[in-house]
Amino acid sequence: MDNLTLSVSVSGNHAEFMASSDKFPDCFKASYPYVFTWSFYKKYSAGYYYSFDSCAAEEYSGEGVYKESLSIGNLLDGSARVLETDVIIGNPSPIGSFNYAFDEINKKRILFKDNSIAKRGTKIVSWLWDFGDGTTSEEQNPSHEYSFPSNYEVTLTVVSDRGDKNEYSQRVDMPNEPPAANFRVESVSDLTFSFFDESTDTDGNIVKWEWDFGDEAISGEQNPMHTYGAAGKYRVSLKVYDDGYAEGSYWTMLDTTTGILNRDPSVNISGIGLFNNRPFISFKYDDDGIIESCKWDFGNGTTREDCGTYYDNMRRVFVPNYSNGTYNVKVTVTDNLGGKASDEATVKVNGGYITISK
Ligand SMILES: [Ca+2]
Ligand SMILES: [Ca+2]
Repeated sequence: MDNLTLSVSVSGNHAEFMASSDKFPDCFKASYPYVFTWSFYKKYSAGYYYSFDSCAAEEYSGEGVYKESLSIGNLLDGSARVLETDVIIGNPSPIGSFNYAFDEINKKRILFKDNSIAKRGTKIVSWLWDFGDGTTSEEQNPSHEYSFPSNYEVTLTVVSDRGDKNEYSQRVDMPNEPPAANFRVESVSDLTFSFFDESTDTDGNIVKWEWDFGDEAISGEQNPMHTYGAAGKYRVSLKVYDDGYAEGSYWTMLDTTTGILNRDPSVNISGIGLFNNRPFISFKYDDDGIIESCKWDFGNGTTREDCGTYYDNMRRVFVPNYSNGTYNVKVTVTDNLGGKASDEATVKVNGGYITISK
C-alpha cells in the first residue's frame, strides 16, 4: 500500500471519507484482500464493521471535532494499518463567556467566573483576561481589584487545544456613590478666610476640589485660603470629584463682616384652602439649616409668629376671622443664622368667599 492517504470532505453535517493508495485508487471497487474498518460504524454495530469499500460517509450532529480512525487490514498476510483524521463539523472555536460579581467587602474587587464552552472534541487550554484598565490575567477565574470605580470593558480570550480562539467582551459597571460636598470657614484676618473641605465619599476618595469664592477667584486646593477685595456677602461654592469621577457640590453665602456661612431661606405663599371650614394659607420655605421663625402680618392689624403645620409638602397657617375686604398678607421667615426671606399676597374676602392672589 504505497501513497496511503485518508481524506475527508465535509459539507454541513455530512462527511465523506476516502482512503486511497496504489492498491485501491477509487471508491467502491473491489479491493480484496484489503478490508476497511471505520471507527464510526462502531456506533451502529457492537463489533467491527468490515467493508470492502475504501470510501464511507457519516452524518454528524453538533459542532465540534470528531476523531475518526480507519483500520485497513490485509486478509492474506494479517497485517493492518491505522489512519486517523479529524472531522471538523461547523466552527470548532470555543465560545467565550463569563460573568462577574462584586466582592462583598471590597466593592472595587471583582470576582470573574469563566463560563466559556468548548466545542465537542476540544478543550479550552488558555484564558486571557483584559480587565480594561491596562492589566491582564491568565487565570481561568481571576479576581481583580480596580484602583477606582468606573465602567470597564473586560475582554476574555479563550483558546482551544486546536488553537482556535474566541473573544468575549462585557462591560463591568462598578457602583459609585457620588461624594457629598461640604465645607466650613475660619476667619484669618479682616477679609482673609481659611476654607476647610469637609466633603465625604462613602465608597471612595475625593481626588479633586474646585472652589469658587464668589468674587471670580477660584482654587483647586483642598483647603485654600482667600482674601476678598471688599467686605460683602459672597456666594462660595465647592465642587468635588471622587475617584470614580462622580461629583458633588455645595454652595452657601459668606458674610465677610460676620464670617458666617449661611444660605438665606426662601419662602413662597402658594394658595388658600379650607380645613374643617377654617381657611388657611399654604406656604413653603427652603433653607440649608433651620427656620427659627415665621412672622405673619395678616394686613388687618393682626400679626402672629406661626410656622404652621406641615401637610402634603406644604405648611399651613390659619388666617384670622376677616371681615369683607382686601388684605395684604406678608410673611417673613428667619433662619437660625439670621438669614431672612419674605413673600406677600393679597387676600380678598367677600361674603362666604375667600381668595388669594399674588
Ligand atoms: Ca464614590
Ligand atoms: Ca440658612
